[in-house]
Amino acid sequence: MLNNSQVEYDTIIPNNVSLSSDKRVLKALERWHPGYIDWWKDLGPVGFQESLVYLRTAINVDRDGWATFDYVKMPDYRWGILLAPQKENRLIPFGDHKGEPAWQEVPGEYRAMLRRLIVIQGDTEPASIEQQRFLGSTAPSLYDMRNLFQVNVEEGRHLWAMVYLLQKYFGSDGREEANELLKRQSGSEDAPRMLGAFNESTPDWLSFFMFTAFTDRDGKMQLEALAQSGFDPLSRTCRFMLTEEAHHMFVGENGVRRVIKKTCETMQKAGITDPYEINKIRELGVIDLPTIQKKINLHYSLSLDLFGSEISTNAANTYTASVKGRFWETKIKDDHILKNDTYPILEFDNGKIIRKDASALLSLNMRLRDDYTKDTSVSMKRWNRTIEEYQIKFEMSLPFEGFNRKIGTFMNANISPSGDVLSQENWDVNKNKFLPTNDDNVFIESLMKPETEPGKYAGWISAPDMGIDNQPGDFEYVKIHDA
Ligand code: BYC
Repeated sequence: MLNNSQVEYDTIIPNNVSLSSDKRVLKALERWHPGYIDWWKDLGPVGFQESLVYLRTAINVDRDGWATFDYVKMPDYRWGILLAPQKENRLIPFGDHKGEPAWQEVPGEYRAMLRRLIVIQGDTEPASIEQQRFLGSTAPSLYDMRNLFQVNVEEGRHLWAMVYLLQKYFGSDGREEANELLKRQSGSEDAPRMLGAFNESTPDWLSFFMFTAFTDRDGKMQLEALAQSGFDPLSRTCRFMLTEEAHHMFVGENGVRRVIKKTCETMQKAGITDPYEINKIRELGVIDLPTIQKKINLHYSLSLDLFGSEISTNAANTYTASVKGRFWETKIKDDHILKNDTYPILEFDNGKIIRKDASALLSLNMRLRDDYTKDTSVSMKRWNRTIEEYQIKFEMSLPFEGFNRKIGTFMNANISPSGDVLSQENWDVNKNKFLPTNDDNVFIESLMKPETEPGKYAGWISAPDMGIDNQPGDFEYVKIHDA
């Protein structure tokens, strides 16, 4: 019996799930593999497929030494199936099955529910790669290019992780769903990706950093909730995915911080103290702080939509079924059943924002979203600290939860970032102050000139404080032509 922290590297798919002795699943995955590689080549990163990229590859699921760094051509990346080690005698921590041993097989009654969640999770992974596919050619440095590709290959691995669960536990339906995951396409009219934010484009690097700061953090919250699942293979899969996800959020948060830093530094050098002198600041080739705030407004509101409606019977059902829990479920001190509990929510009713207590079970999406907002505010603090260091009077903030929403109670409301209900007319007049305009986007895109000399950075972003894997400042993270 294989110790489940040991990884098999002899099969074409590295794994710690004993694939070599599970011929049925191994064959199914080997059959899926060429389609995946075709998809990667057609809809994955444009160009650079022959370049040597200094990538992290997961080789182990132990806490220490789980990854190695080396130069790899992206199509040769070892996309493996890695589950966190099985916890002995793990008990289900919530819902109707609380206290029962975690399931090693899918319970028949929850099959459709589990399949749906796994498919939605799986769908977001290739979607994000598709959204980011054109960014390589405008990377502001080799360091950033490498980080983009690292995020991409790991999202690819996360797709593999979901496909494994589908192939192993959901028979022919699972096989079909696995094939469909390669057919839908971000932004497509006929077969779009399943969730809203994953059909938006990521046309520039500030959008990429915002996406990884805000949308990858939704990923973290959803994975944390699925990691509580009574279905143990899903729990173990998500737990290991979270190890990789941390770096993606680092790329986003630190990316935005570096953009802010460069703007502040440039303003200071030029003696500009008013952050609203937008034209003057843009003439210096950096992105003004009010425009960065508009990007925050956009990406935060798009990411809030990913949590579903505030009141959701789907969420109540998956919790009661012990299939999807709360953020850090086991650390919460309550009965983990929630049938008699309430949770405070906001509702948009008759043009007014009303606070009320709703059933805790029905408002689980809202609760996860609140946890997300708390988590996100740590990034906001760090960004504001950078602005403070330059003594510029400007504070970034998260917009009100009802601003710019397409899902849930606020979907038809016009609400400002500060939470005021606006008439349609007032919204139309002010919209360009809240959200990036076409001119803003054109300006940002005009800055997207590649910088490919090791150790150099485009003029609108500062260098990171530290290299990846402790490499020196002038390290060649991508050998573009040397392969
Ligand atoms: N767009 O009861 P409701 C990540 C649908 S990101 C379109 O309000 P529910 C990553 C919903 O499907 C994390 N449709 O919501 C990040 C339902 O349709 P059906 C991805 C939406 O079900 C960066 C109907 O509206 N993982 O990993 O409680 C890079 C009513 O739904 C949307 C997950 O999301 C939307 N935004 O919650 C790479 C975890 N919202 O079924 C990766 C799995 C709702 O009635 N998914 N709808 O036709 C879930 O837990 C839940 O399905 C959701 C929705 C949180 C998405």
